[in-house]
Amino acid sequence: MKYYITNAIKYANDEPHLGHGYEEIISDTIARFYKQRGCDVLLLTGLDEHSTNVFKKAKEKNLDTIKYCDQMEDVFKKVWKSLDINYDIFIRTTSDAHKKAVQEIYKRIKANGDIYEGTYKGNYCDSCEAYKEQSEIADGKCGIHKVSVRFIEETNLFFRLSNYKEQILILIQSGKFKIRPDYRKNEIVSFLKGGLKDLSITRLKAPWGIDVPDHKDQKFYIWFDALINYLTGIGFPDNLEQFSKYWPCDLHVIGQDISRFHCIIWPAMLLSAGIELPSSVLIHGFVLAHGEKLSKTTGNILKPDYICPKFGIDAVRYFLLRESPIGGDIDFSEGKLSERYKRDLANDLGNLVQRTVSMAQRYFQGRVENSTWDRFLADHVDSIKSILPTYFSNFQLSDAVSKIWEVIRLANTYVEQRAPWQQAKEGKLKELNETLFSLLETIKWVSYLTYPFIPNTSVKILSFLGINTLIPIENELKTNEYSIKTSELLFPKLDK
Ligand code: ME8
Repeated sequence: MKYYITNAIKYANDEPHLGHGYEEIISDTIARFYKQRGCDVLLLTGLDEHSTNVFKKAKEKNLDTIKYCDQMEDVFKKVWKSLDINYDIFIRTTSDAHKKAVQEIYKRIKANGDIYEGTYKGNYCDSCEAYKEQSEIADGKCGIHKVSVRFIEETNLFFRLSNYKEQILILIQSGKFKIRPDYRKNEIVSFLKGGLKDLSITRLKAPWGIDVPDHKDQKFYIWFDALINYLTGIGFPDNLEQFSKYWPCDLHVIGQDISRFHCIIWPAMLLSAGIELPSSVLIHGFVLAHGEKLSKTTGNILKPDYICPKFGIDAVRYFLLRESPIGGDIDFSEGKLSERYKRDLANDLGNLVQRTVSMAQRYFQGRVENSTWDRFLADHVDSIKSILPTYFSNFQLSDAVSKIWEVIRLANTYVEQRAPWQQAKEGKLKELNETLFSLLETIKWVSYLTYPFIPNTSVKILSFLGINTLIPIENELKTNEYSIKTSELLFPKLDK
């Protein structure tokens, strides 16, 4: 089975904040889940470079725009590394391959009779890179970015978006084109029912962008350009063999502010160009700080390279994935993260691993023989193993993670009930071995299950158990006995 999953490509006008990181963490977790289960997964991320703000930023820095974007590629890659994002494709919209893909899609849409010349008049937000209706503007400012909109009137090429309303509605309502969560799907459906206007897809005399074939004075509108990256990333139009292996895309992961681009404009472009629609779009909420959306434009930002060294990558990943079902906003604070760190990671998971490993060393010099795995714990692990694929296909990552934590807590209760220190004192070595074996088995499977969420910790715990792997695979985890290696503290005390 193949699984092609994409992130929204990020504007290159500034370094990413934790909100952008959140999106990458969601996709990375889903990708790791399927990779771990043997799927042929491709995870795409990248840079959206033809934005007016990118052009302005390069000017401010006195840099050639491409040079500036080259630097930003390094910046983004470094941040994704710091969050353990294991992407397979990093796409840049200034690449020749992408320019070719955009021009090809344009030609197909034009050949389908969906392009005409017209005049556009309206207010434009440079941060949204979109025209704004009066209802979306307050005091001359965009409702999302709180920056002034500017009035534009020019001759452009238009795409007959309005032609596609009915087809898209049918595809959404029949479930062929899935939008999750359901309340976001309902928003899109009611917006569609209100009717669609045609879309201006070029900009007159824009200084920066992809050339429109046969219209020398026009460049493509950034969203028409950017959405096509999902095709370029897997070889369109030159490598159709690879392209048809991975397309249709299984999942686009995006934020709530760009849902109409992905759930209305993008499917219409694909329908017009005669290309199948992606299977699903997953729309996540925003990361907030002090109740306000993290945003490069408003300056309310939180940088991964500030927060990760303080708490560790996995703690940040765990917090964001656990804190809310996908779709809801997450009001981030170091206080809330510390709470989860202490309770769920250090007390529940860290403590379980640390005491089990140190008892195995103390009582058996690290060698724990094969024994019977406590039925109650084993059944719980089995039931989670079998329910996890359903959670993932419904994108219930926070439910999945809390279910795994139930087993961790049960295992801690099991330690208290079996009191291995007492078994050791009374010389009941067979029972003691059974207790430690049951705990080690549980910890091993917990590591397997937590891998997509907290990959570093998972692989580290397995190495304590003498299992060395980069990706824990189910049929490589059938241990008969344990040979415990030295361990280290998984979640050290936080600095005040
Ligand atoms: O929209 N919390 O780029 P972008 C969570 N280039 N997610 C957030 C967020 C926050 N505080 N702020 C932004 C673009 N995002 C376009 C996409 S795709 C063909 C083109 C999310 O850099 C945002 O919702 O502004 C989007 O999904 C992604 O980060 C990139 O945002």
